[in-house]
Amino acid sequence: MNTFLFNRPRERAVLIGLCSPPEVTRTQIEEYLEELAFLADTAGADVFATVIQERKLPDHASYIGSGKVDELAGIVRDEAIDIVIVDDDLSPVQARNLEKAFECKVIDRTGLILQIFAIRAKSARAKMQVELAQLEYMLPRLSGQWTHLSKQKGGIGTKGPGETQIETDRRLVRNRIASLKRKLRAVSLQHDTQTRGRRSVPGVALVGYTNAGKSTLMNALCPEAEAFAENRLFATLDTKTRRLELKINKLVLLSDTVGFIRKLPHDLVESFKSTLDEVLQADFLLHVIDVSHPGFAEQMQVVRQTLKEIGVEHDNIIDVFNKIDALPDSGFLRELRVNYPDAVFVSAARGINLSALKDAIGDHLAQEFRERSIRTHVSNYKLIGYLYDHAEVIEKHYLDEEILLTFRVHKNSLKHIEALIKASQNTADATSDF
Ligand SMILES: Nc1nc2c(ncn2[C@@H]2O[C@H](COP(=O)(O)OP(=O)(O)OP(=O)(O)O)[C@@H](O)[C@H]2O)c(=O)[nH]1
Ligand SMILES: [Mg+2]
Repeated sequence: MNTFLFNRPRERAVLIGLCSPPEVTRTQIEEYLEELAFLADTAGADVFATVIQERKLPDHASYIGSGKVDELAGIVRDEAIDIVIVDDDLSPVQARNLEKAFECKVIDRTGLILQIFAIRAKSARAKMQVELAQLEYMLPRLSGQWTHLSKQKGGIGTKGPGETQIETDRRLVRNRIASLKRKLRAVSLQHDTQTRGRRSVPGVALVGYTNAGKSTLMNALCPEAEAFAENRLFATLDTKTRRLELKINKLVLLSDTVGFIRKLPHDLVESFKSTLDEVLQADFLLHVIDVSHPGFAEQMQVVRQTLKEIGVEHDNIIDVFNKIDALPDSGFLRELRVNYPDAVFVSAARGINLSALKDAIGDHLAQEFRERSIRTHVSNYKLIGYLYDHAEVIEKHYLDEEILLTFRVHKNSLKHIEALIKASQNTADATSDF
């Protein structure tokens, strides 16, 4: 399968989906193919035709069955189609057979998503993560063609004695995978060191289906964020973190993250794990939902499932129903409010109800806060300074040369405060009711 697709100019594509009721109904497959068309458009292809084939199970050799293959081969030839895109994962055999029959590029859903990620990746880290996922995907599909890698690394000594071409290719891909994994581990370590210092401020991560409006919401809440938002899939691949001032509990760190999608390729989830650490380490999540999308309920399920897959076990999540401005009628909104009483309804684009969202974040955080008192010498600047910077000081009394402070602080900060108290107790400077 060709991995270099969608070079400009835009290509003409045919989309194929299988309808196998009752598991996949016609309405469902139509919705899936609409999403696939959106993916194709994002990758740079114009959809010429969409084909739905009714079958109980995919054909082992040709996915859609030989009759349908012959019929489609005519269309592909007559209409000068550049690429056929299948809304499912193809086995290497199916992909090869279809490419032979259609005499054009054939790509499956995973390949398409990987391709979009490759186009979208901007930072060195995202580029490495995508390349890793692409190579993992490519490995079982290598069919003996001389890959770009072997050309890069080729020359004397690359082909061992008695090795076939395909073995050489596989070895080169495996070497590159190992080297990318090493580099990514180093980048993650560096990133961890950079972020460790700020863990005393609570972290909130925006998660959700791709195109739900996470980046738009980030920009609306933190105007200086300048997160890239676009009506295309996977606009965001890198985590971006900004400070968000809340009324009562001062500051939180808000992170915008990569969107999820139905059947998100497993290799991508794996290789993006370190970027998704932001989600794992967050104190709680804002699940942004595009409520104007007809399939929003299924999208919510996909997001919950993906969160589970990456290891988010807690249900410390606020559901944020976005794009309420795009709903056809207010009756639907009323119904949603009844069905989802704990959700917050907003429009990130129009700035509707954002203060209610900030209040909800504040209320949620309040449950995470602890009230404590300490008594320390007035010269203990380190401790007093830290409390004024990171906690909400509720009461302050002077007792001779000592100060009694009562404060409210996020539970994440307690450890650091304890350490500061311990350090000053060594010089008999502080007591507390920790
Ligand atoms: N009508 C309407 N459109 C919105 C709203 N919020 C976002 N959008 C649009 O939805 C599209 C996607 O927005 P993004 O903020 O890029 O979505 P995202 O969730 O960050 O998407 P990915 O980064 O691809 O996962 C853009 O065209 C936005 O203008 C809203 O409240 N109402
Ligand atoms: Mg985004």
